[in-house]
Amino acid sequence: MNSKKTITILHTGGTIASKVDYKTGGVIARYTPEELLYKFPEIAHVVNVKSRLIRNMWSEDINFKHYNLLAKEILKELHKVDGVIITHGTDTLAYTSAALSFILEGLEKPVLLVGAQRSSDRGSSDAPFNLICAAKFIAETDFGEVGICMHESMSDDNCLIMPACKTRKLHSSRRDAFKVVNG
Ligand code: DAS
Repeated sequence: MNSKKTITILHTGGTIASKVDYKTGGVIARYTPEELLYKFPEIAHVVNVKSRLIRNMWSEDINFKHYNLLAKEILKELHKVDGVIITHGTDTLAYTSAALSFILEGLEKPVLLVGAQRSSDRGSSDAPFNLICAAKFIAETDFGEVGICMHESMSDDNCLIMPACKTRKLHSSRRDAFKVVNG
């Protein structure tokens, strides 16, 4: 057994799991967890990864029953691994992080929500950097809360770990759309 930490990535869909649909010019929710890991093999250099599909949906369709489902699935994983990453559509990602932080009070391990502003099949996608930053943060810290991991700026320099209840999506397409408000 190697000395790397082990994480589970739970997939819920959104742009991070999408491909461009060249018929319509929009994106369609497509990637399976295995395909995503195959696309971004760097993550496996940082942590051991298990991954599971919970849903493949746009985040605008996520409702209260999905928060409960996600919380249950996170708790199932947390006693087996060192942290959990949730991939999620960006539009309601901050609502899910807030809801999870109330449901999962008293966490001792990290739960990080990660999205992407550009689908994972594009060269310019922010998905790989957001995911790798989240994995690295889990690997190198003893953070024990719900947080959001997204780009700090337009370039692939840094990601921020943002608080679950004080973060908002403030732009529809910029990589640095997520900002901490009053925090
Ligand atoms: N419609 C968006 C959603 O699922 C896609 C995205 O931003 O990830 O929130």
